[in-house]
Amino acid sequence: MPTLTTAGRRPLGLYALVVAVAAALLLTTALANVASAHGSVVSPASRAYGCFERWGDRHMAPEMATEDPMCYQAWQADPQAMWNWNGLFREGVGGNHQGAIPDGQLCSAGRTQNGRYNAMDTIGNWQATSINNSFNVRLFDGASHGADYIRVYVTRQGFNPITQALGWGDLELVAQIGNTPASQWQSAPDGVQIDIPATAPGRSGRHMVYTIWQASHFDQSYYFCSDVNFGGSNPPPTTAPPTTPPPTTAPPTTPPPTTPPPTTPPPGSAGCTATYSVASTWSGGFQGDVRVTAGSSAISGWTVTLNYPSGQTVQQAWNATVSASGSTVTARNVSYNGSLAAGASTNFGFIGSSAGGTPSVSCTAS
Ligand SMILES: [Cu+2]
Repeated sequence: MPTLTTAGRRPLGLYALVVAVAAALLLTTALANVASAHGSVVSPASRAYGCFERWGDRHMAPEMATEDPMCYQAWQADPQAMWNWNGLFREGVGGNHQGAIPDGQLCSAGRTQNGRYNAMDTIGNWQATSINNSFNVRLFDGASHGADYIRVYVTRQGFNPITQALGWGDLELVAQIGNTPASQWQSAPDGVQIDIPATAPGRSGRHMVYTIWQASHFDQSYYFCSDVNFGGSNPPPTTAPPTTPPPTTAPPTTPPPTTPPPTTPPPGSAGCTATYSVASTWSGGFQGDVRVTAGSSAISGWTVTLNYPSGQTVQQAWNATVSASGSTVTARNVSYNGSLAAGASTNFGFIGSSAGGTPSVSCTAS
């Protein structure tokens, strides 16, 4: 069985790491239940979706730092924001969006999802989509939630998104639609989509489009910052359908179980524990996330072993060096996350495809 390796910031050579089948049905903890697909504004692309779309297949490419520095800082801050580009929402806001989201945090929806999207608030020169003063906002809905309403705002002329934090007072409502069940949206690959026509007269140059999508299944509201350039020369990318998350090679099968919480087997004599969860799933793939926590004393390195009950293909990993042998996936720390103080934690993640089942997890420290 070949051993493939990938490391934290190097371009991973670890495509298609086939973890063979096998038995081992140890454990069976449950996984954090994360809803699968939700949605995003895909044109003009929201920040998370744009960074996913441009860099998802090469998110460790060093040139991102210079070619697309705002995406680079976002990937560095939390790659899950991009893998979960469709999950930027809050719940239970009750329509009081301004009450729930402070100025300066509009692009992270008030640092929602435990801060996963905080880097979306970073002020700077995000790549912008060139649009005309009349334009469409395309919202992709991977879960067919439909909408109670969708509101589209554009920043006032004079606002500079490259140097200023976005506040509610900077926004002007330019379009709105009401209750629109998913059955009235257009079908699209892996979901439905809707175009909201908007007109923002008097705008030129850099601006932001801010979209609020109040989904219909319950009180779940989404917030998207899209960077735009009015009057820019390149045509807006309006036709590209939303892509499904990261590249997968295996045929879609049933998604991995998304049930309850993970457990941690006893760390044996070594001083660390590992907790496995599924951060998101989509047709044919999933993102696994493992949290490594040092025990009562500091450690200088760790190795996590995952034993899958059925065939898995691991395609990409980050923040760990991953190898596979049979049904066993072994992940070792990379240079910058091996040393953990007592009780401290670090995370690594990977993209897997096909069905899985829950692996047993163990951690040894060095
Ligand atoms: Cu949803």
